[in-house]
Parts: sequence; C-alpha cells; structure tokens
Amino acid sequence: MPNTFFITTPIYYVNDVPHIGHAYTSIACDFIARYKRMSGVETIFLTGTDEHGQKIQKAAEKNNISPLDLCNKNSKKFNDLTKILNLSNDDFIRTTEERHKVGAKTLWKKLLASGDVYLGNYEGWYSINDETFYNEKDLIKQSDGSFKTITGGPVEWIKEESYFFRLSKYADRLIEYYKNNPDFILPQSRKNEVISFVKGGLKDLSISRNTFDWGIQVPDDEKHVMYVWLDALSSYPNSLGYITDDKPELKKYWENATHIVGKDILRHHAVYWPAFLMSANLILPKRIFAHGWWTNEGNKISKSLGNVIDPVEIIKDYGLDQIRYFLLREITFGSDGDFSLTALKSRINADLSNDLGNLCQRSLTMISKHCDSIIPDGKNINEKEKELLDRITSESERFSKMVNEQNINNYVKDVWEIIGDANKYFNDNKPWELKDNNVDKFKTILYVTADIIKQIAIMIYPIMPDTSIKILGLFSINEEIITLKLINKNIENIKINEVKPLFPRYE
Ligand code: ME8
Repeated sequence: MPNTFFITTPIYYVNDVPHIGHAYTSIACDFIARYKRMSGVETIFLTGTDEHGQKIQKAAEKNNISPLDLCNKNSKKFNDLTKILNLSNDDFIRTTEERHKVGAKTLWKKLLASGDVYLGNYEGWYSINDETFYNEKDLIKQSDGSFKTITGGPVEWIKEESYFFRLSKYADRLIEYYKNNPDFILPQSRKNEVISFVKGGLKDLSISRNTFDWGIQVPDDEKHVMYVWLDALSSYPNSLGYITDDKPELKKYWENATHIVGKDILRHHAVYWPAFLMSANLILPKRIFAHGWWTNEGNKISKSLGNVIDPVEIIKDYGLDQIRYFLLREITFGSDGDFSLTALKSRINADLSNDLGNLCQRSLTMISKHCDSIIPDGKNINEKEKELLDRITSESERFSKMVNEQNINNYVKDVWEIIGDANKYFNDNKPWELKDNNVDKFKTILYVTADIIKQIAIMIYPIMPDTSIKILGLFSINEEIITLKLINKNIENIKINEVKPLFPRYE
C-alpha cells in the first residue's frame, strides 16, 4: 500500500455562502483523511474556493461590490467553516492566489505544447449556474420552448471567439483508461454513466471566454480568460506545486490523489480532467468518487425554495459531532438521501444517546462508584470475552478496505454493530447483580466493557473526533496523535476520570 495519500474536496464557488451540501463533502473527506493518518499514512487533505468566472462576476455585480471583495468575503466563510466542522485540512487553496494562477497558466502552456489547443468560435448553450457548456440533447425543453439543465438552472445561447481543447482526440484513450483502471471512477453505477457519455461522442471543449474578464488571462492573449473549470481543476495539483515543479516530495502525494465530488460535477472530473492531464503528460489521480445529493425533508435544496440548510445553524442546534455522525451514517456514500429533523433526532437519541452514551455512562460510572475509579484487570477473561476484545483488531483489514473504497456509511454501521454487541454483553451479564456476590466476575465485566469502549473511541475518531478525544480522556489517554495502535493500549489499573453524559436527547 502506498504510504502517501492526497485527498481533495471540490473547491467551492464563492458566489454564495456555504450550505449543508458543502459541509457533507468536506466532512466525508475529513473522515477519510483522519482514518488514513490513524493508519500511519502520510496524508494531505486539501479544500478551498473556486473564485473566477461569470457566475462570480455576476454575483459581485448583483451585490454591488468588486469580484475580489466578494471572493474575500465568501472565501472567508468557507475557511471559517473548516474550523466549525473541525476539518483536519492541511491546506486551503483560493484560485485568486498567485501559486494557483502560475500553475493554471503552466497547464495551459502544456496543452498548447501538445498541439491540443486551437482558436475557433463557440456557439451554443451555456449554463452560468453550472459554468458548463451543454449540447441541446442533454437539456430539458420546457413548455414555453426554453431549455433548462438537469439541475434545473437556466441556459443561455452564447456566441464568441474561443480557444478549444481537442477533447475529441482523447475519447479512445479515456475508455481504455477506464477499462485498465476499474476503480478510477466509483461508485460503479456512476462509472457506467461516464463511459456511456464518452462513448456517445466527445466534442472539442471550449476552454476560454472573451465576453468578461474575471478569470486567469490566457497566456499571450489578453482578450481571453481561461474557462473556469480548466482553471479550477488545476488547483488540486497546484496546491502541491506539482504542475510547475516536478519535485519528488510533491509528486509522491499527487501520485496517490483521490478527488471526492458530488455527482453534479463528475463529468468535469472524470472526463475533462483526465484528458487535460493526459494531454499535458501529467500523472492522473487514482480515484474520483462521486457521492449523491441531499434533499431537505424530501425537497430539492435550492435558494429559490428557501430551504437551504445552514451548517452553522444546524450545528448550533444539535452539536457538531451529532451532525457529522448523521451525515456519514444516514445515507450510503454514493447514493442520494434526505435530511429530515425527525431522522436526525432519532439517530441522535437511538445511536448516540442510547447506544454509545449509555454504554459509557453505565459501565464507567460503576467503575467510579465500586472500584475507586480504577479500571480492574482482565486476568480472568474467558474465550468469548477475548473474542469480543479482539474483534476490532481481527477486522481491521475489513475496516481499512471500507475506507479505501469510500464505503463510509458501512464503516460507521459496523462500528455501531460492535457498540451493540458491547451493550448486549454488558446487559446479558448483569454486573449490577454481581457486585456483592461475585466480585471477580463483576470486575472482569467492567474491565472488558471499559476496554471495548476504549477501542470504539479510537474507531469513531474519524467520525466524531471531539467525542473520541473526550472518551479517551476518561482513560487518561491524551495522545496528541490518535493512531490505530492505541487499540491495543493496556488500560488495566488506570484511574478513570469523571464520567459526564455525552449526548443530550432531543424530543
Ligand atoms: O461545483 N448534496 O462548486 P459548488 C450533496 N466550484 N452535496 C452537495 C449538495 C447537495 N445538495 N450541494 C452541493 C462547484 N454539494 C465547483 C467545483 S472543483 C475543481 C470545482 C457539494 O460550490 C457537492 O460536493 O457548486 C458538489 O459537487 C459541490 O458541493 C458543488 O459545490
């Protein structure tokens, strides 16, 4: 297994403030980054903001401020959100930064040097909302004769001089690449959509605009700015300096890159991006994973419907780890899902308050009360108890495989299965009935339960880092870096700290 790993969120548009969809992708990436680091993999986690193009320019005009002022204002909100979500990102790139502009221009020059760029005229549909060129056959015709995109946004007919990238030339190479690298695009169902899109025929792609100026200037032609997707995609390797500089210490991360995106932007990542990189003779990312979309109480989340969920508000109301848990657990990573307050409260009450919270509270309080707060030793554990305690270690490869396949919700589900088994063990053995007449057994049960709680606390670190640290703190495990090796840390005879309820319940 490679010992380096580079994971990215999409870089988000700054025409508006962040919403729950942005928080979702970022939390999912944080989960993966934290698990990778726990397993000893040198990890770089990148997020950032996409700040050029017509969409941003228009939003700035609407707000009566300059594009850069709008970018500064909203990029800060996305940056603040990384702290609010407790993201462990190592970098935050803005496409208005010099390090990015230099890299984007270098990429342009590499495409040019490959003979893949030519000047022509673009005439066709464009969605400012998606910053995407559309074929008419991919649009939805409305009753008044106008067209809209599948995401529901309007399109306009544009006609302008434009540089083109010879995308059509790469169709066969892309198909070959998908075939030879079966896990390049996941989930498989989305990969099939991409393959049929490419097989349906690729037209050359317009890669510059010349009817506005908020963008990175095309090298040697100041009338054009680079198409915002070419600009934005290059931010990933630009954060490492990889396009401009082939240093091995940077390349080793780029060689193991994973892009996590929403299904809305899979085509840009799985078709345009690899074709640009092939043309520029640069290394391709290892994985593009496209997750699904959240609706809100059954409805599409949209500004016009006024149902956008503000992550900051929902975290204020229900707590960060509660929201992180809900988002990662509730839906299959890769499928669509619904955000409802009923489902959120039910997950908090059942999975967090009851299953995890009560397990800790009931067992550890018994240690405080009846064992002078000292965790008993485990010298008398039987075979079944040993099996329960060895379970996480014996299943470690399975957990690691789930993370490597971005099978996040099943990881969470399986950790909760272990929590369920720990609760069952505690309840079936009824330690409260043994405390006066079978002290040895009573102590063994408390030892086993405490040790499994410690192991669970490590496994939930990628999901709920604060809660994990809080539980480990009860065992005086205050390591700055949480690693999977701590699963085997001996906690016999350790003094336990005061146990307080972990999760309030919601009505
Ligand atoms: O597309 N459910 O930025 P963007 C789940 N700048 N995820 C959602 C979501 C929802 N309802 N809404 C948004 C862009 N997302 C470009 C990316 S990358 C080189 C350039 C998430 O601000 C999801 O990850 O529109 C989606 O792909 C992304 O936000 C779109 O963010």
